[in-house]
Order: sequence, then C-alpha cells, then structure tokens
Amino acid sequence: MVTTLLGDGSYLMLNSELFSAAFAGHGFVAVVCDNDGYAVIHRLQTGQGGAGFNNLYSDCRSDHAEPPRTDFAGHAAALGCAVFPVDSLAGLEGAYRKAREVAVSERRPAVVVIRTHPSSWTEAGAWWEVGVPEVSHRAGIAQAREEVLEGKAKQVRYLS
Ligand SMILES: Cc1ncc(C[n+]2csc(CCOP(=O)(O)OP(=O)(O)O)c2C)c(N)n1
Ligand SMILES: [Mg+2]
Repeated sequence: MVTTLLGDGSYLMLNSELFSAAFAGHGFVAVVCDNDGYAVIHRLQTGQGGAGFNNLYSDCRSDHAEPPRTDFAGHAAALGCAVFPVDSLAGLEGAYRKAREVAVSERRPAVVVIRTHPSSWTEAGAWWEVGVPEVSHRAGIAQAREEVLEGKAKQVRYLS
C-alpha cells in the first residue's frame, strides 16, 4: 500500500490526480498535513535572517478579516476520495489504519487530513543550506552569511 505524506501547499499546487486515481480505481493513502502555508519555505526564508513574506498565511496580505481556509477533506471527497479528517494526534493512528483498509476495499484514494504545527518538530538534525545574499541591510542576513562562510571553511578543511 502506497502512503504519501504531503502539505497543504503541495495539495493546493497539485491535487487533480486524486480524481484520476479515484476514477481509475487506484487505492492509496494520502496524509495531508495542514499547517497554514508553505512552512518549509518560511523556515528557509527566516532561518537565515530574512523576514517572513508570503509563505505562511499569517505573512500574506488578505483583504479579509477572516480569510477563507481550505476544507481539504471536503475537497478530496468532491474528487471522489474517501476522507478521514483527524482532529488530534490521538486519532491519527486509527484514521490511518481505516484509510488503508478503505483504499483497498473501495479502490480509491483515502485522504487523511490533520492540522500540524508550522514550526515545531521533533529533533531530527536536518539541515538544508540555501544561498545567502552577500550584501544586505538586514543584520540577520549579514550574520547568516558569515555563518555560511565559516561553515564552508570548516567543510573544506574537513574534506581536504
Ligand atoms: C510545483 C512546485 N512549485 C513550487 C515548489 C517549491 N516548494 C517546495 S516546498 C514548498 C512548500 C510546500 O508547502 P506545504 O506542502 O504546505 O508543506 P510544508 O512545508 O508546509 O510542510 C514549495 C512551494 C515545488 N516543490 N513544486
Ligand atoms: Mg504547509
């Protein structure tokens, strides 16, 4: 059984294959982690001194006091999927097991939807270096630039 784990932003960028899979009879499980925007890009943006801009909903301009949220379970159901909205971590395991069963028995994608936190995660030690501008009026970016150069120097010493 294939399981795919994806974010709310990725879902919004590309979701129509759910309909194709439901139509063709391809069962798999998709777990949608809804954390209010492009959280990994936000972390890359702010983790090296930049200001948050247009990645998390909280950093996006909206003319609405209460901007709309996507009903991912409603959307996936409309595309022909079985849906399992979960409102707490405690409910995730049961929902996932049920989704696996239904994906097989009903031969259509089973979509589990859960709210997740945009920035808190378990310590896995992941690290992703992105380019940092050489010149910036933001002190945080200048500092990140120094750190990257230092890191590179260490890496070169280590490798040679
Ligand atoms: C088609 C496409 N456009 C843009 C990107 C760049 N990109 C990589 S991750 C990401 C944000 C994904 O957000 P989400 O799926 O909500 O995951 P999160 O980081 O919040 O867990 C974007 C825009 C991409 N990978 N593919
Ligand atoms: Mg997200």
